[in-house]
Amino acid sequence: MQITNSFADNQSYRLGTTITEHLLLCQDQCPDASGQFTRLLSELIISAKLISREVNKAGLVDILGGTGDINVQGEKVQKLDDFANQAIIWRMERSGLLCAMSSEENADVIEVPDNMPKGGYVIAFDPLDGSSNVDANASIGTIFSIHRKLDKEGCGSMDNFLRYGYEQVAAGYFLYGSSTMLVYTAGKGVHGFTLDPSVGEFLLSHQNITMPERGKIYSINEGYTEYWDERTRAVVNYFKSSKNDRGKPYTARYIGAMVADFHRNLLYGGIYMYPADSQDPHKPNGKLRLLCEAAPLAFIAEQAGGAATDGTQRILDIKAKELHERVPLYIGCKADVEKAMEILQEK
Ligand code: AHM
Ligand code: MG
Repeated sequence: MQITNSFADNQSYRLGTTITEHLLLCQDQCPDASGQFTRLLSELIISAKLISREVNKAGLVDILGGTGDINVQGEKVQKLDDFANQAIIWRMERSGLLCAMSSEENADVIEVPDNMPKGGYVIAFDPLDGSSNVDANASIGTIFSIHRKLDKEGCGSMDNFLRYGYEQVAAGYFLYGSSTMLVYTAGKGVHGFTLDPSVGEFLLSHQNITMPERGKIYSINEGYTEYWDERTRAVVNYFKSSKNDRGKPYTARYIGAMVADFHRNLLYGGIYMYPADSQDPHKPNGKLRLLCEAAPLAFIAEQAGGAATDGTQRILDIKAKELHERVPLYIGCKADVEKAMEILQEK
């Protein structure tokens, strides 16, 4: 079977190119591929299907609300956060493809137990991004970032995770929205798959996603204006007062679940911002985690023709110093991100 450009996205969907077929095709085109990456993604997809199933039952069964725990980030753990975290860890540690994991919900590196087979990859993930939206039935997601284990490091070594974003082998997210989607990149473009519940498969629905040079949406939580410095306010004012390429004002859109905000901006064109809250002692570098949120979405943005910066440098050029390091994030269409950076760096 061969996918050619003449397959329009709609046809691919109707004809049912599954994610597995797509991954096998990509594997065939890479002579050194061992099939491990394909299997790793397939395992992750099963975890996401289980999470999607639970998300879809929210409101009907006792899965809404908090567990009563506070996670390593000082945030309330939702029952669905906990389920998603367990679903990923359980499957991943049995896959034989990973040697360690790092979750937004766990303080330390999660090593694959001694009695389980180990593989050559490590994964960092946010099991349920935007989970404060769960009880309101708004879109949420799972974000993942995959690196090869470093040859010279043991499985539990933090150094396997404290890496540059540009070293990622693959990154992606599952979006649990009006439908469940997988969007991923392995460094050869960005592809989107929609879960067809009637066949239980993710089918290719968005082939080679690209962002426009300049967008029409800006996404930021403006309720924090008083925490921002002057330059950050100037960036937001720019998007509020400028006209986009169609001569119209930028539109404000903010769901409060980054996967959903990013996904909409990826498809429609726009910029998502979570700046440093310089006046807020709790969030001097903003809220978003470099390893499991900013870096994977930055990889996708760049592969789609967009960009991502912390205001001073490319997100993918930042080497993490801590597992749960936070970074300011400006991500989206290239011209918009460059404009934000230019304003942030003005004297
Ligand atoms: P989470 O991973 O704990 O859900 O936190 C990250 C989320 C992002 O999805 C979202 O954009 C942001 O937090 C919203 O934060 P705020 O409510 O401060 O605007
Ligand atoms: Mg998150």
